[in-house]
Amino acid sequence: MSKRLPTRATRPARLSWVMVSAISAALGTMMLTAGAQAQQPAAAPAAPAAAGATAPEMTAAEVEAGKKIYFERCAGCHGVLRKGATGKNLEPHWTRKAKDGTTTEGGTLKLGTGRLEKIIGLGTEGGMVNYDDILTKEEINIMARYIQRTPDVPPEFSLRDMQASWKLIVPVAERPKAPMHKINLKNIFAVTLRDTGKLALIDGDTKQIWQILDTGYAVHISRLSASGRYVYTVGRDGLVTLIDMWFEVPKTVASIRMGSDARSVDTSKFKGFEDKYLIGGSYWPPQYSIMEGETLKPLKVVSTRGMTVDGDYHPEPRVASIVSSHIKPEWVVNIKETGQILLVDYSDIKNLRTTTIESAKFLHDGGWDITKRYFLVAANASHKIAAVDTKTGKLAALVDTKKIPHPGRGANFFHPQFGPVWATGHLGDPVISLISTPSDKPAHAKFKQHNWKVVQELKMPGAGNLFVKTHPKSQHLWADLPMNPERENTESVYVFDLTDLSKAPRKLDVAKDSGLPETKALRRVTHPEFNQAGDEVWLSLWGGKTDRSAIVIYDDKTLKLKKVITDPNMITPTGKFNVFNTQFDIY
Ligand code: DHE
Repeated sequence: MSKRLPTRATRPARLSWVMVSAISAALGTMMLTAGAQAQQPAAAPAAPAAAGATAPEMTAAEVEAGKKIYFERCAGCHGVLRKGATGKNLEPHWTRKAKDGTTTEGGTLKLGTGRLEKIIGLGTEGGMVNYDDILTKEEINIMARYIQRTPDVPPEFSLRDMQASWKLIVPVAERPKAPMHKINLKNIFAVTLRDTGKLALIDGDTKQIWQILDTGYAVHISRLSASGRYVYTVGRDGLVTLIDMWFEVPKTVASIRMGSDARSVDTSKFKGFEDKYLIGGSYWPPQYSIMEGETLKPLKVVSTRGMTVDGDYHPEPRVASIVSSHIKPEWVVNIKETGQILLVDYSDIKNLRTTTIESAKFLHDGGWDITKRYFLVAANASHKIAAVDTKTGKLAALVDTKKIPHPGRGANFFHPQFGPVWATGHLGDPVISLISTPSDKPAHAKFKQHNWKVVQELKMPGAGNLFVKTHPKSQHLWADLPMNPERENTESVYVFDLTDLSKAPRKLDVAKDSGLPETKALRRVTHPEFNQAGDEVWLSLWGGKTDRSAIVIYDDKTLKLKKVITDPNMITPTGKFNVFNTQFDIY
């Protein structure tokens, strides 16, 4: 069995099954996949579900427990229908033992309870984290038996269901006509407090917590309205909240549920459509929804079920990252399992026009190039980056990378030798890849030959990077390593000097610098985010639910510690979204 991966720094809150929350993997239970797809067909064409022996016996109470644990911890990576994506396929045709009780049938590996227990308990080198510190022996045994059963299918979620869940708490007419305070909204940070289902708004100028608001369970990301006035959050339970920052203290003015499991939202940013619409992508049901930007009134739901780039039907193509174009009334909507990138034109949502671009399977996260014409998205388990040209509506390139690229939104800077580049880190390899991106500037014509090639690979001290970040005013590239098993990496951040990329990155021991007492479980340092001025970098020191966590701030020029924000309510901070940088996609 493989070397054990790190124990999770956090524990998910328990949820009711009614939420069916595919709330998946909740936390840190990220299922990595190095090599996973190579070992078996992940989203394989529909397999004979009843192949092999029958599933082991389970009592009704055990089935309920298995269902709940699966949706809380496993579905995010393996999918509700268990067809696999970031995680492996877990359908009965290979989780069950063969009919004769052996472990192979027709040359195919069959797992069975004993082997599944080991995998769940100890993890694998393929990237599955160990659960023996989270689940009891009995729970591991229940899970090993549960995933040999035919998958449970959660209910669909219609426009009518959205309408029924919609709460317009403060109508537009009753909201302020101008900000009721003097706070510099552009430098506010929206900070995910993951396991409490809350969002902290922190004043970047004073470093004071301005307000903590309730959001969805394990809230995932925040995005800004085009005006910079509204913050939108989405939770893993599919709950979207709309926060108005013009009140004296920020207020949730509307909320809506768009399904039982979701990860992404973005607003309409094109001229004439500012703050008009919001789009949200769901994992379950696999669909995206369009809402009114200022009220969240639901307007349209569009299913993403359909064919993969290989021509196979997929019943659960989940919506991964979404981004709003600045040059057209369009959203770029990335469909994970099918590998199709949709350009959704929102200028006429009754007669919705969509361009479907074939790329590669298992699309996940991504960001703009420096010109904001090209969107680069990781097809993570295909080990590729897909680049879409939003001007022509065509695929610009499919670039091979190292194992499991995970860019977050990536990082754009000018490389002294290769011109404009966009950077992505990897979960599965200790490398940051720099990809040359096109530029119209005549002075950059000489770099054209490099476009869409990996021009340099920066060496990291280990695999397990989640986010890279820079800023137009910075000479540094910041890279975290929260999924690396070694404490010295997990609890640090690495900083490259953009003026000399031949140098090894400088390590900053964030956990130590925080001054907080050491904890038994690893604390993950994650998600570097710049302030509005581009001269400070904020990092989350993400401890367990009962540990003291912090936001640790460094001066970007000197790399010296500037401030530690810690508070009993600052529980499990992860993503941080600076208003200005998120509003204008600066990274
Ligand atoms: Fe994320 C972005 C999905 C686990 C923190 N995450 C995204 C996006 C997707 C996604 C699709 C892109 C949204 C967009 O741009 O529109 N994340 C998933 C998962 O499916 C996964 C692997 C497992 C799960 O069940 O959720 C997962 N993500 C995590 C975490 O465990 C992280 C580290 C901590 C947390 O808060 O949950 C985490 N994901 C983030 C962050 C972003 C994100 C901070 C936004 C990055 C940015 O800079 O925009």
